[in-house]
Amino acid sequence: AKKFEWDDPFDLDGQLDGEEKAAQASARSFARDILLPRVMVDYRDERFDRGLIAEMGAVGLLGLCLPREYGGAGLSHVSYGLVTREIERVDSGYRTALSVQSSLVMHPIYAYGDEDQRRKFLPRLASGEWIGSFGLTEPDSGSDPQSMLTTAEPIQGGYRLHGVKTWITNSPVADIFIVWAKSQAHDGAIRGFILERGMRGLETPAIRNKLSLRASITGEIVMNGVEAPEANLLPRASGLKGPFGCLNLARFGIAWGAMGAAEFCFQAARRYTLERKQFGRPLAANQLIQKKLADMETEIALGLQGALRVGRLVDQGRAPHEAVSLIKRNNSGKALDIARAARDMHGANGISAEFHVMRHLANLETVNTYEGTHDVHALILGRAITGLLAFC
Ligand code: TGC
Ligand code: FAD
Repeated sequence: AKKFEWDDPFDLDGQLDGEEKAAQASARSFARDILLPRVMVDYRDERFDRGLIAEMGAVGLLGLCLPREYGGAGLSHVSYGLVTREIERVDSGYRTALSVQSSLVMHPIYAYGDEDQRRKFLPRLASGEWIGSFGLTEPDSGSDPQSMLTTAEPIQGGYRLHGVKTWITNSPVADIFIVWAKSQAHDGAIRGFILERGMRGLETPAIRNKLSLRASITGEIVMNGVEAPEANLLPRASGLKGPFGCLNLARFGIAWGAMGAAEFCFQAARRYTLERKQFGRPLAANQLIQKKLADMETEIALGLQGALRVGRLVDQGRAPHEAVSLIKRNNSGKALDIARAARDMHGANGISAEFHVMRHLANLETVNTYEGTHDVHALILGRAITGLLAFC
């Protein structure tokens, strides 16, 4: 039998192909060399440097699964998941920036856009020259996006948009905005529009004083009669299926990313409890501590294996969206539990920025909430299990 590896109990590495291992290795070095040295300051100062997106683009981390002709790398969704895991091992905020750019901005332009839109926007998003954001949530419409108030009214040659999107990742620094609105020209159906920085009536104030995800920038998209030409309507998406198709990919990436944060916390707790002595021996020699470590290792191994299985289904075009809900919900919830336990096992040091676990814990509160809250995914699964709708 193969020797048991405490940090890879199910031999995840052995289930990856060469291309996937190369993507993982490249993201791992980027995270270690570029992100880790700056994370404490970015988080403390609530600072997002837009140059980071260009750095991600330069090493090919953006739009990984899209064809090369549009600036992508033509890699598998499993590779994308492995990349999000490595980036979130450092900080969920950096992974959020990458997820939004790849899954919520580049994907809809590729999947729902026409050829002109693909050629105009995708290469510059892939290189990180342009930053994108995705506006679905509104002040009175979070878990229930069907209730959105943003409208697009038809005008000569295009549309005029009114409304407010809030809690939008990257919006204050973004160059383009995928905004979802009820289109009066399409019987009130939800349609996607590409808005561009500089359009009259468009403002993007930042939301400050977040106590979670501080290395990511978040804001509003305020549309006061923004005029978008017909060429900026995404022609191939109508209804909530449009935004949800993007969310499926981002949720899948989050399932992997959350496990990266959990692995960091688990490994930090192991290291700390092996080194720290109380009552004359390492903390790790206590049964209670070992049980906590065993629980962490188990949940991470199962969570990664589940994410890999869903990834293989996504790559074969066979993943039902409920399977993505299951793994997003499980892995973000379990990562939050693991970060909390790791924080506790560090004692007082656990609340210090130097040890990183409290930052992960605070970030994972957001991860558990955005892209569908833990409970909303339970209701999605509950509907699939019972056939009964419990949202309302
Ligand atoms: P419902 O009736 O269930 O569905 C309406 C239409 O959409 C289809 N559909 C899906 N299609 C593809 N993928 C999915 N996951 C889909 N879920 C539903 C469905 O088949 C139907 O199609 P059709 O042809 O019949 O019209 O709609 P509902 O209004 O009952 O939905 C309820 C619920 C709870 C499932 C849904 O609204 C939901 O998922 N709410 C959560 C909202 C959310 O996730 N927001 C995320 C905002 S973006 C974000 O957070 C980015 S964070 C940054 C980062 O990613 O890192
Ligand atoms: P609500 O929907 O008001 O939910 C509040 C609570 O009620 C939750 O616990 C929820 O589970 C519960 N609840 C809701 N409905 C039910 C029900 N029927 N039954 C039982 N319980 C229920 N959105 C974007 O569009 N783009 C982005 O880029 C983006 N980035 C984000 C970045 C950050 C840092 C954060 C925090 C959020 C971001 N979001 C973004 C918004 C995010 O998707 C929403 O916060 C999320 O969907 C939940 O909506 P809400 O905050 O309005 O909570």
